[in-house]
Amino acid sequence: VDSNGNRSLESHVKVPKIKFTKLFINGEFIDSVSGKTFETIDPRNGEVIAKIAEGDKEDVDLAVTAAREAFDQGPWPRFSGAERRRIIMKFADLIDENTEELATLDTIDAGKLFFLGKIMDIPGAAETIRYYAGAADKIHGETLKMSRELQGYTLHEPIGVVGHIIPWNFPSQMFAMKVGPALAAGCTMVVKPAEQTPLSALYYAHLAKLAGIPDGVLNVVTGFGNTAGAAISSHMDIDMVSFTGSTQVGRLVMQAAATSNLKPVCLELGGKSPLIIFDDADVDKVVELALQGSLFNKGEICVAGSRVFLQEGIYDKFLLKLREKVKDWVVGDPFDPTSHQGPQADKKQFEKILSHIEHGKNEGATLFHGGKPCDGKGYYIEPTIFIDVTDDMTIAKEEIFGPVMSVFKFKTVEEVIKRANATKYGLAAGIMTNDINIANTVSRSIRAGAIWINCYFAFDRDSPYGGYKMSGFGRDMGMDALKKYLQVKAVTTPIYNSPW
Ligand code: TXE
Repeated sequence: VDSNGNRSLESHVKVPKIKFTKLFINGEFIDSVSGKTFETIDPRNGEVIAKIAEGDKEDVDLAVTAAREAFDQGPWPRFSGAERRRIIMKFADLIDENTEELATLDTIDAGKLFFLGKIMDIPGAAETIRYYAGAADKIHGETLKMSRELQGYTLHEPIGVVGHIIPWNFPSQMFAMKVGPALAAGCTMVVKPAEQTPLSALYYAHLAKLAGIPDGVLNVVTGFGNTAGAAISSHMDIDMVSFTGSTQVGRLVMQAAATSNLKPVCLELGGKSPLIIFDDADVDKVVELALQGSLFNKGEICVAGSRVFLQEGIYDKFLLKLREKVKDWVVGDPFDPTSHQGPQADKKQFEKILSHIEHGKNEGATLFHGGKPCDGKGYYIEPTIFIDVTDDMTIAKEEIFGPVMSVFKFKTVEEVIKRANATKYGLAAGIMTNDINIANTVSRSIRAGAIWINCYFAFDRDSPYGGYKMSGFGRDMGMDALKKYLQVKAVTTPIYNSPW
């Protein structure tokens, strides 16, 4: 950190000129109806990156009109699956060709590690799009032999105009996991990226056009949640909404859907996932997994393993190793390849996390490591570990969404199952043991959408992803995600005089 509060590499990084700052509607970049803009901020230093068109209800209306026309009259839903597959594959290839620039945009907009952007976020987004491109020509229903007098079949049809409301923690992967299956299904759509991270979504819109996705199929309206976002969830002409974000806003989206046109919603919300470590686990390996589980992407990941349960026999060994390892965890400029953790996405998140850390201190948890913002400019926070955390403390219950681990001690399998499930959330759980029976018993007993045995964050695009309880419902990724963008129609015909 220099005397101006800047971090090591900051002054050397060449940030590209921002090319796309306007709404993308009906194949064109246009200003918002009101002409208003908002600033997108670089969390490394709090400076303005660019002014972005601020979409509101009128802009969402325009985008929905374009998407509706593209659905009702355009070629996209009428193409064969193979035609859609070819175009979506091209889109994925163009993403790969622009990896460096897209990774830069997510780094300056969200504070994400640049090297991970280049090897994971952007290639991962391209691969997700490709996965669904491959499914586009394999969408089919069933034949139904109903009775001697009737036979039928089901048609799987695109659900129509889809609204995607996405958050800021994985701007590229989130875009791909929502847009990819909807495109493959033959839907048209309006995407609202988070106000913190509009840059890459607009770039994807540009690439979609280059790939040959027809005008009106993919529209991007940048803007705020309570204006543009709310206009999507309450729109009378949007057929389905797919939302990822906070549980609080998920509830609003569902209410708006219920009081408008009863559109189905798919909600992927908050989490407070347990990482359960049994006595027989390999300490080196589980310390590494626990650190990643809590600190990866600065803790801004809904499946963070933020509650670490240690069986009493491994407790001391684990903490000893943890103390040693966390010292090597580098917080720094996200462009620096030696950094493990960049700045939190924005000031609001930074302040929310620090307030949770204060709560932890005040409620009597022992601060084992970190616990403060880092020196210098930007929204950097020390990796923070609390021990002696009890189940009733706020840090044990509320999603922090920051680099904060809470450590708990337990004795028996029955006890830890009960305590791990004592949460309103149900996204994921990690189980670290070599005892197959314990692993299987705990897997069946935890009420969460993803269970990782002797691994954590073991994502695969073929694996459905989503929550139990107040973590939401519906699945992203896998073939389950494709289904939510499809309607099932049953077609029946009579058969006369059939002996069968
Ligand atoms: O989320 P919001 P915020 C959690 C995490 C985080 C907290 C708050 O704990 O600290 O939520 O983050 C749009 N109608 N997660 O405030 O507001 C908004 O513009 C329609 C977990 O950023 O839920 C953005 O595009 N849309 C999560 C998106 O919703 C609305 C990822 C998410 O923002 C809206 C992000 C409204 N009334 C936060 N209000 C995860 N599950 O991964 C806002 N939005």
